[in-house]
Amino acid sequence: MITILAGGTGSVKLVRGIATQTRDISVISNVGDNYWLYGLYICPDIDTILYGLADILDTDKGWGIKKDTYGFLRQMEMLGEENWFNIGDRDAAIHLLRTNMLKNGKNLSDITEWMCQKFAIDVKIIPVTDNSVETRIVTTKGDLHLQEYWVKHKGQDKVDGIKYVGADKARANPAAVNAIHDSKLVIIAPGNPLTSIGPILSIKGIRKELSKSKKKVVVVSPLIGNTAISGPATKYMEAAGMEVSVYGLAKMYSEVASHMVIDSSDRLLTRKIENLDMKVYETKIKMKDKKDEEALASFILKQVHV
Ligand code: FO1
Ligand code: CA
Repeated sequence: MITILAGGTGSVKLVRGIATQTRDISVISNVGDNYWLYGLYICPDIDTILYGLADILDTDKGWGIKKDTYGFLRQMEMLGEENWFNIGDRDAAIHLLRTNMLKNGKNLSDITEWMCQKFAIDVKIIPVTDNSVETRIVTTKGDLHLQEYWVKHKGQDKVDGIKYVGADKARANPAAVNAIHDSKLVIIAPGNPLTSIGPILSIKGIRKELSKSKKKVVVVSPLIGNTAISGPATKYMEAAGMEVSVYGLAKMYSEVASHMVIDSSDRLLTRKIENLDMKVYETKIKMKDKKDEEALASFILKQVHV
């Protein structure tokens, strides 16, 4: 089995690539982005992986269902409700069912497993915890939920730090811990290190199991040079006092991983990363289409010897 630690948009491409190579995959999903709106529980990262594997993801945006319509949102607008979070009509059906199942006492793991069955996905998607962990962005104007900071306020305010509220009390999902333990390879997908992977690592039970397993853990860089392939990763890295480079990433991950895949153009940093006791692999890491996804996945499975 292969386990992949994943956020949403940045991670789904690699998850899809790996799924072309093997079906025995567990994806441990971030839950820090989860958000309550209109009484609905929205899990963007779980859904992005779900839609990506079901081949219904809107790949231009990197979230939501392709060709979705927005009648529900327009009606909310008409009723004077907030309209900054673009929930599509088909997407809304998922949130509605999920919320109803939670109300009926099911936990997020069971609901997600049920969703996987409904979408005929044989990859296991495991929420990192069934407890609440909320990624909050600390700005000069106070702290905001990630969705409020990034989507509502369009990432405008200066970031002073990042908090994972609830992480200290959250219980690692036993299925996630077991997946790490039982896998021959654990891949940290090229997600945002602080808002996609960070919340996963902030859960003690997960961090502990990864540290124990670090010989079989490989991290795939979400950066090329000092630029993120997508999203605001570098802004958050700066706020967290990290060096914005694959070396800065390597320092963050060296406690839980001993292999790292970087872009060939970053090869000047290879030696420096190897001094952190990590083995480095250089290749083309940007995934523009399904061919690239498959190529990177196959590179990892063939070249990374753990
Ligand atoms: N991201 C946006 O930038 N704007 C949106 O309106 C938006 C809506 C949305 C609806 C459902 C969903 O599952 C995800 C959605 N996202 C949206 C993406 C999501 O907020 C991401 O988690 C964040 O962008 C951070 O990665
Ligand atoms: Ca996300």
